[in-house]
This record gives sequence, C-alpha cells and structure tokens, in this order.
Amino acid sequence: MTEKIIVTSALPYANGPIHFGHIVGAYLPADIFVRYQRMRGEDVHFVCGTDEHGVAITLKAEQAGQSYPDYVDHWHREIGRILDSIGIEFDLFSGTAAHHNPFHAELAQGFFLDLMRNGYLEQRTEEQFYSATLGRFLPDRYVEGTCYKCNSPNARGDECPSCGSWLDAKQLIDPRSTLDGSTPVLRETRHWYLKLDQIRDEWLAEWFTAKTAEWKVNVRHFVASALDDLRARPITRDLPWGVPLPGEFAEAGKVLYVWFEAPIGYLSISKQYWNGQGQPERFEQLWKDPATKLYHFLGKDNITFHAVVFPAMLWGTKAGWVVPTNVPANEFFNLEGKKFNTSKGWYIPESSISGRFPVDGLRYALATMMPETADSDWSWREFQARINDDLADNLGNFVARTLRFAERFLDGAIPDLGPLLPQDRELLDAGAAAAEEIGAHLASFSFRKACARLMAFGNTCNKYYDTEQPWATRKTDPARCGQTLRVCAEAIRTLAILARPILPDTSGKILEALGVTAPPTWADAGGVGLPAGPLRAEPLPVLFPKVADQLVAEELAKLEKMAAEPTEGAPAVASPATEAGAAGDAAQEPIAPEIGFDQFTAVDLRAGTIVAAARHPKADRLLVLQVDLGFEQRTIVAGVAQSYDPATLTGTRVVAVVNLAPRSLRGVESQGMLLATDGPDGKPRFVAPGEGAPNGTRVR
Ligand code: B3M
Ligand code: ZN
Repeated sequence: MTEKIIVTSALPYANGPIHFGHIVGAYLPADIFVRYQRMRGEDVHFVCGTDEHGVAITLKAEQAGQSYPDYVDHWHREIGRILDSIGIEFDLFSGTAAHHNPFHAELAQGFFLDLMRNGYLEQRTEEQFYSATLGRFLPDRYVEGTCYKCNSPNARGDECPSCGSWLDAKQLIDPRSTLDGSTPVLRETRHWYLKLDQIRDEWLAEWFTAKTAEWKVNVRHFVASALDDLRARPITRDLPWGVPLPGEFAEAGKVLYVWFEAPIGYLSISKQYWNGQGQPERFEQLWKDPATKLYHFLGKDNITFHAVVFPAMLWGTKAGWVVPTNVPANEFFNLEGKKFNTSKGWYIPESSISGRFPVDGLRYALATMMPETADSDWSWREFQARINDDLADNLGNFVARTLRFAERFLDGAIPDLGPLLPQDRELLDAGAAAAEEIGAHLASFSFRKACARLMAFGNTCNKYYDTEQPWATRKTDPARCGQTLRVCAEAIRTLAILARPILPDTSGKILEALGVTAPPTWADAGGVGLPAGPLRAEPLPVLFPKVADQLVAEELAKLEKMAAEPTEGAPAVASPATEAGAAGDAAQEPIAPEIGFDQFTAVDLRAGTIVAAARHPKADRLLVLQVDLGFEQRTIVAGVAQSYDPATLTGTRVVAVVNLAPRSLRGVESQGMLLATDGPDGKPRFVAPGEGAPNGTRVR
C-alpha cells in the first residue's frame, strides 16, 4: 500500500547564506530521500521555507538598518537561489512571516490555545536580562556568554551552538549584551511556559523509548540526555517582530518564541501548498493520519527542538497531529580538517564552485562526505577522487564506452536481446540485488553506503564489459558482440535508475539516450526493461569532465592564501558554515603576546559613521567604504563583502584606526581600518562606538 510521507528540511534562518555545512546536513539528504521514496511510488510531500522571526532575524536586520520584512525577503530569495542551484526540489519553499505565509500565525496560535486548554502552559513572572541603557529586554541572542554546560565562550541566551544545549540565559557565565557588550541586568517580566517535564512524564519518555531502536545513535544520545534535564521553558518573548499571542492572551510587544512557532512552519507551509493546489483538505488528511510517516532532516544543533520539544507540542495539542517518525540528524561538516570560518579565510567562495562542475557531481561528492554518524570534511582531493574515480572512470566510463562502441561499430543500433548466457543473467541479477541494497541504504539514511554500493555495481558492469570483450567478439562472433552490448545497455538503464535520487539530471540524460522517456520507478531497476526490438542509442557528451590536479592545487593554494590574508588587510568576515565553527574558533584563539600601555595608546581609534559603501571593483571579498570621522572623510577598504550588503551599510557606526599607514588593497588605497568582531553566529559585526559619541571622538 502507498505510504503517506512528509519530509521536512530545517527552516534556515533568513539572516545569511547557507553553505555546504547546511546542505549536507539538512537539504541534500532530504532531497535524495524524497526522490527515492517517490520512485518507490510513495505519496511524498516535501516542504521547507525560511525561518523569519526571532532574535536571529531582528538583531541582524537592526544591524543592517533594514526593516524586518525587507531583510527577510532578501535572504529568502538568496537562500532559495542556493537551494535551487544544487537541485533541491521542495513542493513549496515558503517562510514563516505573515507576508510570505498567510497560514502560519493562525496555526501557531492554534497550537498555543490547544496547549493552554490541555493545561500544558502556565504563566510565570521571572527575571529576564534587560539593558538599562537601551531600555529593552534582551532575549536569546541579544545576550551571549560562556556555556554553563560545555564552557564554550560563544553561547547564546537560548542555545549553545557548540554543544547544542538549550540554555537558560540567566545561567550563562559572564553574560554580555550583543548590542553593546555591556553586562545586562535582570528585570521582571511575565512569560508563558510550556510544561515540557509534565509532557515528558505523561507521554514523551515512553514514546522515545519505543523509538530508540530505529533512531540514529547520535540523535538518541542527544535526546536521552535532554529528557533527563527537561523543565518548563518560556515560549513567549518580549520582541517587536514575530507571531503575536492569540486573542485574549495578546499583549503589546510579546510574541511567541521563534523555536515554538518555527517548526509549526512545516505545517503552515504545507497548508499553504495544498491551498495553492486547490486541495485544502489534503493538508489535514496528511498531517492527521496516524499512518503518515514524518521525517525531519536537520543538523546536530537542531536536534533537541525537533526530537523533544516539537513532538511534545504536537502531542500536547491533542489535536491529532502526527508526531515525527524519525529525526535523522547529521553531525557537523568541516573544511580540509578545520572548521569553516570565513573570518579566517577558511571557506569555499561561491566562485570556486558555481558553474565549474556539474551539479550532480557536487551532489554525489557531498553525499559521499555526509557527516552521518560523526563530523566529516570537505576535502578538494576527496572531491577530485569522487568525481574522477567514481563518476568519470566508473559510471561515466561504462556509459560512454558502451554507447560509443554501439555508435562506432553497430551504427548506433543495439540488437534485441537474445538467449542469455549465465554471465549475462548474472549482470542483470546483480542490478536487481544492487537496487535492493541501495534502496535499503537510502531508506535508512545511509547515503554514503548508497553511493558506495552504486559504484560497486558500476564496477561489476565495467568488469563484465572487460571480460566479454565486445571489441574482440565483433570480429569473431558478431551475435555475441551484439548481445553483450544489449546486456550493457540494460545495465546502464539500471545504473541510471539507481543513481537517480542522487544524480537526477544525469539519470535523465542517460535514460533519454537509451530512448526511455517515462520516469522510471525503483522497481524498474535490475533485469530487463528496455523496449523490445533493436535499440537506437544516442552517444552522450562527457558526463563528468575530470577534475585536474591543477585545479585542486589552485583551490588549496587559494585557501591557504585566503587564510593568510585576512589578518593583514581587513577585519573579520562572515563564517558561513556550521554555527559551531564560530564558537569553536573563538575558543581556540590564543591571547596575543603582552604589550605595554604605550603600545596600546599608540593606536589612535576614533568613532565614525559609514556614509557610503560600494563593492571593490577587483576583489569579491572587499568593500570600499567612505567613513565620516568628524574631522574628515576617509576611504577605508574592509573585507566584509561576504557579510554586509553595501546598500545596507550607510549610517552604520564604526570604530576606525586612523593613524595606520595607508596601504593599497588591490589598487584602492585604504586610509585606516575598522574594528570588527565575530558575532555569536561567527559572522562579523562592526564594533560600534558608545551611544551618542560624536564622529571623531577618541576610543580608548
Ligand atoms: N532556523 C536554526 C537554524 O537555522 C533554525 C531551524 C528551524 S527548524 C524549524 O539552524
Ligand atoms: Zn555548550
């Protein structure tokens, strides 16, 4: 019977680009899984969108000087473009803000009301961090400090990006405001708390126990320890942007906590999709059928919310929503053995990838490197090996040699299948066996094993070709030669089907070359399936051009150069990859050698304001800024292009080093430097002078 399956990928915050770390964690595995299940004939629904509320957004929008909707629109488009470029195909990629999704607030408020009715919410008056200077509460990322669980210095008010724990801001060690670095004070406010401990005792613990056998070990450990430490948690925040509390509970300036409403985005985006399809009833038919399978794909840092809090919410509504079947979270992804960190030049610029390799090559290589059970790495050499050894020399070679041979010696006409020799039957059976095993790997989220098994079948195919020697039988036994080619064509058909979830584009091209036009199902793999009669096979252009040693050497050199550069010219720039990268790097940075007081005062630091900003004509990484210093205006070149859109920088307050010898950065003279620091998410933030300090004021 057809299964109903809902697949979700974590909703990326609309506050920055997504990178390989996110792609291998949440998007590519989900997309591969969905394509596979669809080929099996299951009824699969796949949704995603941007996470558009919460402090992750308000803080960055405020820093960028943009309205919240404008800010999230920009990143919604940009993230959508990146996901498209790697062939991720959702039913709908929407968002959680009202102007993107008219169903979201209502559904989230419904959850609140249901949980309230069932006795799982309670109001508490509690102390929260507050900035006396700014006159506002400082929820979540407005405060950072040292994690009281793992000692990472860059924990945020709500969660620790290093160890993934959900934190209580008040317990942070050395808390400081991310707005101005000041120490926040505590002030009373009232919030609604979700009684997670009660839900654990009534249902969650038992539910999880029943799951333990199926779930990935890395996820299980996480959940088990989170369950031990489960307490009521506040699900409202004092913020100007978000989902307001419903009806009688509405209060000015109070919204639902982003982590409460964001997962409900999976439902609201689904509802939006089915409404758009003119089948609104399908939404509840899917989400309220107890037989529906629900899978959440995400990175390690989001496990608690998906495997503990969201199931508790879904169940606690008693509204019949399905609860997650599995949460196949991945671990972190690094670059050449070290954490991605753009501020240290340790990242892959988009220009190194986009347009240079077939998208399928990238998908395959990333799938072979997925951090499924432990942290893993992007390595250029590994990438080269996967493209050259696997896709070019194995899969591509088998397809090319067969089709070329047919074109050259058989006039492109491969004769119909004759009686099978044992070795022919063996190859056709091997295809069926591969289908079974690869299918089992894909269904159990073992994408690396699926890739390896696919290549093992490719090897079997190439060996058959080598052993049967069609180039020799062409002269000695033309019928055998034709038969060999026909069996190879069948094996190619199977290869294309088995590769399809990972290499959708390539699969289409190969099948088309064999004259197969109907989209294949998984069951079509193995055995014989080409239409009877002689086959006209079209040769194909090279599917996977080899990656040259020189390219790898150049990319590695580029990486080393970028890593060496940032320290001399420009302030820190964005860290793209895993959130943990930022925290980890900050932890490792050693204190510089001691200096005397005179050396410190020798550096002349002044308050200033950016009055104009433009891209550097020759360097992607750099922006050319005009900075008003009160006494004069200066041109300062800064390496922040990855993190700031120049259009948003005008009016930004900065601190400039004004007595630094001018230097030319790629042909533009920079008359100073601006101070910047890695933010809590590892992305750079210009350091702002104290409130009200006029331009030109000395900073000491
Ligand atoms: N936006 C965290 C992240 O982007 C968060 C995920 C929400 S999934 C409902 O890592
Ligand atoms: Zn921690």
